[in-house]
Amino acid sequence: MPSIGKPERGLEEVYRDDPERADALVWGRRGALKGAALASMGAALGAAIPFAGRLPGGLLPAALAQPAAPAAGGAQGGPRMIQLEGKAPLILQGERPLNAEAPETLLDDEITPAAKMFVRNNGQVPEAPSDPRAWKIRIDGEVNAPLELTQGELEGGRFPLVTRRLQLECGGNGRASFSPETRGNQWGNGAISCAEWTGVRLRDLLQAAGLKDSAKFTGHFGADPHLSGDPDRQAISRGMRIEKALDEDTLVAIRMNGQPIPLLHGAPVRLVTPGWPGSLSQKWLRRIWIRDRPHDGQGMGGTSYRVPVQPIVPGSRNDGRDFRDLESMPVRSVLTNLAHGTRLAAGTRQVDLRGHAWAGDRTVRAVHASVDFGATWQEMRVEQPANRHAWQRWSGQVALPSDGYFEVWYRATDSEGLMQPHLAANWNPQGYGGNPISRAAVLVG
Ligand SMILES: Nc1nc2c(c(=O)[nH]1)N[C@H]1C(S)=C(S)[C@@H](COP(=O)(O)O)O[C@H]1N2
Ligand SMILES: [Mo]
Repeated sequence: MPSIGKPERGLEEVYRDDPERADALVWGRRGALKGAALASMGAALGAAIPFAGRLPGGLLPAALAQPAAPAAGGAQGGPRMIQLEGKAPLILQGERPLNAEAPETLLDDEITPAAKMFVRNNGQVPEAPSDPRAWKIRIDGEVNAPLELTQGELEGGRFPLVTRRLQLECGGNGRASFSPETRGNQWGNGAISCAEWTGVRLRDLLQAAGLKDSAKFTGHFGADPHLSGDPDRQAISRGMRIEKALDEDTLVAIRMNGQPIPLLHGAPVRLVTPGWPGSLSQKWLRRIWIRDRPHDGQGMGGTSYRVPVQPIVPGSRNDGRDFRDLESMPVRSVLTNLAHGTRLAAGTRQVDLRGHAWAGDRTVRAVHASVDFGATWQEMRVEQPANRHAWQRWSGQVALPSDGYFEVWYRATDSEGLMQPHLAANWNPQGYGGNPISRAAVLVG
């Protein structure tokens, strides 16, 4: 039979001859391995792909097209790293404002240390207060008696102090998975932390102030200057339904991992609103304004932290009028003991896997891993969370039949049965809620 069009070339051949083109062909603009790193990865693809026959059409060219993880050996052409004071090297997302992501392999601790926490700022980082104990926060608006408290008073015992391990995840975590690309920091899966926070329940403060019947929503204000320096503009000022403010895990925090909160993470007082977009966890907290309607501060309305109610055409423009606020974050998992792009010794036939999984206000019911491109899946062990809104440890082992090129695919399922999808769903202009199955490339031999 005469062939139609050009004869098919094997994937390995395309990658070897013109890796960048191969990358673009299959991944569109998402492919991000550049230059030397891509070439060496392309050469690696010359290795046998034992499960090539199980590759779904269209998904073919491999997680090798994702940037190599820095922990895999710092391949040239991988992501740019930044070394901040007191921090492990983080993936740089931007310097102004300062944004940096944790590589997944940094997220192995049950309790995320300050050194391994991602950093997300919308404005400037304010100066450290000279007297943290005198720092004042105010609660006003639809309350019977506005409340003003210093950090020292929050610490002083009038309200019970509680300590909880709480996930704090940027609403844009996973944004890099959207196609077409959306605007904003191109986070992988690393805009997440689960530190141990100590503070007063916001609920207790709201009860002390006395909520009026008209109290429907919060509005949060911090001390960080707007990027422009304009004192009349807020870097970010978001708010939430009063129900979430009254959740027992929503804290006005004064300590992180038993220490004063580091400056970058909101010293000396910040809000922690676990399971919902991180933007609701106001750093350098100054004021909570109780409102009788949805808050309209910086970062509210339009397409900000909002997702379509009815799906829209990917890549289309939309003013977000019919969108809804993103609330509980979708289920996601990280693999923390094996970096994407890792090379294992020839003859390796068993690989231990370990990571964390979480699902906003929900819990995680299961985590599965596959090494044959999703044809078969193995159930991993999943531990109970330390408390509500803490992430969960998962672990297990997978078997490899031979040397060659493999991808570890990992996906979590939440307590309602929702699973991470194959590709990011419900495309939206600012890229929220992207939580597809993750893929880590592994070369054995
Ligand atoms: N005052 C203030 N609070 C803020 C922000 C900010 O820019 N200013 N960024 C928010 C966003 S978008 C996120 S994801 C988290 C990040 O917290 P972290 O930097 O401590 O990891 O802080 C939130 N609180
Ligand atoms: Mo965020």
